[in-house]
Amino acid sequence: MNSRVLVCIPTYCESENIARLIEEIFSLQIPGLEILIADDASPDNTATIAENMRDRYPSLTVLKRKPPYGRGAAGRELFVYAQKNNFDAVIEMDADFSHDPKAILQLLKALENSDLVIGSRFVQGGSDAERPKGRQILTRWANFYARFLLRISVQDTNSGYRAWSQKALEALEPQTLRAQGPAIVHEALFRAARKKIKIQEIPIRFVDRKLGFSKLNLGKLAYGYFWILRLAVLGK
Ligand SMILES: Nc1nc2c(ncn2[C@@H]2O[C@H](COP(=O)(O)OP(=O)(O)O)[C@@H](O)[C@H]2O)c(=O)[nH]1
Ligand SMILES: [Mg+2]
Repeated sequence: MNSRVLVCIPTYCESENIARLIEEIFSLQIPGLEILIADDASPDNTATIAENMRDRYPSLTVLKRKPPYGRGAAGRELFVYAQKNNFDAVIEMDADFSHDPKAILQLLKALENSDLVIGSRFVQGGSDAERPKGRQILTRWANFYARFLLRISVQDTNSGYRAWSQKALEALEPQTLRAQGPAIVHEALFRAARKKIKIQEIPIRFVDRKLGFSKLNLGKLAYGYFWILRLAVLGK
């Protein structure tokens, strides 16, 4: 088992999810586990709710981010923090329970013999059956597009539920990540794939969020497609 584990969670308006998520992760009782939240001044007080739990959970850190805001910038800050503080394993996950916290155990187990482990909907045993058909199709199409353009043989290129070893994080050079928005997921995967580190996918059951709202919109989606094309053309 890895000795120091950092669970990284970007948040924007997750007040209905964040407290239970923190509780569920710490209840896994993983030795040496810390949680880092990167919040973008959520008007629903997500950061304050999390900060108020620090008395109970000293291994919880809340980054109240400054502009520029966005999923990409928050993701970069999380990775940079993780690398600077020399964690042995770093988990990325969403705050909305689409990613079952219990799967952290499987991700860490698989990380014992690889450098990057992806929680995948599209390998045997994985699923994405619960979300509205439209969202499922959107994900499938984006996945096809990214796999084709970026020439990555990973089944679920859109998954933001992943575990990185310290070696993989170093290869990632997180301070130079540039994508804004959710495309940071692809940018990080593209870099990892080119560095030839050992990547493994394990099945996850991805479910729709029950509380709060999705921050994905047409603008972010279009930017994501553009960014993937840019990565494919420029190679970085
Ligand atoms: N810090 C930060 N987190 C964000 C931002 N946008 C989304 N997130 C978080 O990123 C994760 C995925 O976002 P979500 O809205 O569920 O996207 P979807 O799963 O594609 O519908 C969640 O934990 C969000 O709270 C943002 O602008 N800043
Ligand atoms: Mg979500």
